[in-house]
Order: sequence, then structure tokens, then C-alpha cells
Amino acid sequence: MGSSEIDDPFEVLRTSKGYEIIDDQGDPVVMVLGHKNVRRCAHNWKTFQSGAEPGRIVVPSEVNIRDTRQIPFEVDPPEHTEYRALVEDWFRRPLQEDYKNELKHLIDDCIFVALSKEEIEVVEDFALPLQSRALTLLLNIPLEESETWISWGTHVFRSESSKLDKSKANILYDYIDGQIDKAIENPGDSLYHHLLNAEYQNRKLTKEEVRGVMILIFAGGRDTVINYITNTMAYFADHPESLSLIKKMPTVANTAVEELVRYFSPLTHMGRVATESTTVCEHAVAQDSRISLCWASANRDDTVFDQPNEVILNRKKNPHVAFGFSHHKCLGAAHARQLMNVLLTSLSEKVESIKVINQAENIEEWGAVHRKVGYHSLTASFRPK
Ligand code: EMZ
Repeated sequence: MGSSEIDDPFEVLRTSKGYEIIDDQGDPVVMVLGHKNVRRCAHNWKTFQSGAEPGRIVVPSEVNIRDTRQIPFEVDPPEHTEYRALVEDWFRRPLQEDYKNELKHLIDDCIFVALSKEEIEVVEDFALPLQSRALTLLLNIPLEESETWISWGTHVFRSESSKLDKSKANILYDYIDGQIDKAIENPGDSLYHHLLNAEYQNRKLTKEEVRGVMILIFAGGRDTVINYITNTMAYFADHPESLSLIKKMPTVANTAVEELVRYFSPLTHMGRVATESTTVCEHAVAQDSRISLCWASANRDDTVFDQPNEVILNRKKNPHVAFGFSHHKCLGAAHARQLMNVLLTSLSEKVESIKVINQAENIEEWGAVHRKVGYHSLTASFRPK
């Protein structure tokens, strides 16, 4: 098996019963595994809500480390629609040409550093700085600010010692509060200012609401993007011919971005809380209990994808759910897609091959199911064209 392969540990469960029950800190979760059921449940927000107690739809649950509601992620329609409308245009900015050019500049710098070293640890010294620097564009704030975020490491709620680290989470909350206060005192055109000026139901957003949006942006788009980038590097190490293909046919980058995110599925699943007693895959789900929509499993469903366990960079029909599905689909998806598109293109232009020297896989454990989601570390050397 090549180092970049990610197999599908859900296959047998998906094709036999369609779900799996796991324990999460004493609050069990019914993982929904098939593509059709995942989409059906994601669509049905009246029965499967996101607006439960803050932190409870995340698996592992964050109820013990977070009181602030993430917006619009932990809100249901109709409020969800109104909140989302406040930020939708802002999150489309990555499609603009000048945004793309700035992103290219920043990504080229990261590739230049990788090429100039004998070897580089991709997670900490490539993916994390790239993700953090790119985030300054999304927030429209100076690049230097990313140094602080890089110092937090790959996950804002997890540390070496704990999967749910309250003191680490507090660093983020205090930082965001400080930034909101600064934005109130100093006029500007960052996302903080945009949110502080936004009108919601004929009033300004409260500080707590602004905090809720910002926590989502910092937490939600961090390890996911880092895994996406790191897995891509491992993939190219195994498949230098794919770099040549993109170089020869640059439009392949468009389908490759989608195919790689389907294959990697950096976010395994996301929960919902049942508002009434119901059934999923003929299994009883009690009111106020949790299900999860397993994007990673749905993305390998062979009733939807031909050769689901193969990476086919020019795959035509690709209705993957790696960015979620229905009204809660990822707000940062345009940014992530643009980032990946520029990265694939720039790598294909500048890099001949990548060699993995050392790796430590990051394996998630969902009950008896073990799933590779990325790497704790991946040391590699980059050879220039
Ligand atoms: C939440 C989540 C959002 C959660 C789309 O995912 O990402 C997780 O990494 C965070 O821990 O709080 O933001």
C-alpha cells in the first residue's frame, strides 16, 4: 500500500446495515453511512437539528469546552438563512481574480521554502503556515497576524495531551474577544468589521454572535484544510505522473480538487440532534439523541461512485459531500477550493517529484472503526522541475 492511500473502513457496515452506533463521552451517536441517507438526513433539519446545545453536534462533542454557539453552523432555518445571508458574499470573495493572485503569491512562497530545504515536515512547516496565511486573505487582515495562529498548532481545541483541551480553547476565545474589541475601537475593512456592521433582524450583531462566527472560522477550517494539503502532498509523492498530468492539462486541476477532497474527506462526519423520535435505516432514533452524517463513508458509496476507492483526477460525475450537504454546506468551501486549485497548479509547475522520508499517520477511532484522516507528521523532500 502506498503511503497516500486511505481505505474505506465503513464499507461492510454501510452495505450491511447502513449505520453504526458509537459512544461519545456517554452521549451515543448513530452514524449514518450511505450517500442517499446522509443527504436525506442532512436535508431534513426539522427532524435532525443543528441548533441543539452548542458543541453537541460536533463529534467528539464540545459541550464541555464551549458555550458559544457557532454561527451559522449551529443554527437552523429560518434564522440560519438570515445569518448566512450576512456572510455569503464575503465568502465568495475567493472567486475574485485579485484574491486568487494573492493566494498564488503566498502559496508560491511556501513552495519556494519547501524546495529550498533538503527536507521539510509538511504538517507543521508547510500545511499549517499555508492554511494560516491564506486565512488572512479570507479575513482581510495583515499577513503578520498568521504568526500568532501558526503558534497554536494544527487544532485549536486539541492538544498533545487531550482531544478536548479547555485551556487551549480559551486561548482562541480570548484572542477573538481581543480582536473584536480592537475592531470596535479602530475602523477598518476586515471580516470583524463586516460582522460588527452587519444588520440582523433590524439590529446589529452582538459581540457573542460575532464571536460565534469567528470561532467557527478558526476552528472549522483548520485541521480540515491542513489534512487536505498534507494528504495531497503524500498523494503526489506516490503519483508524480499526476503532477505531470496537471502541468500538461491545467484544467484537470478543477476536477482534481473535487476528487481529492472526496477521496480524503477531511471531515469524517458531523452530528445532528433528533427533535422527535424517528428511525434511520430502520433503526430507532430517540428524541434528543444524536446521529451523524458520515461524509467520509458516503463519499465511497459504490451505488453513487464508480471505483470509489480509486483517485480519478478527471472524474466527471462527482456528487461528493465532503463539504457537507444542503443548507449547512461549508461556508469556507470557495476559499478551500481556490486554495487547492492554486496549490495543485503551482506544484505542477514547480515540483518534479516529492519523496516521503518519514510519516506518522493520524488515525481516528470511531468505536471499532479506525479511519486514516491524514498525518501527525510527514517529512518529505521536494525536487524542483
Ligand atoms: C466546528 C467544526 C466545524 C468544531 C465544519 O466543522 O470543526 C471542528 O474542527 C471544530 O472543532 O468546533 O467548528
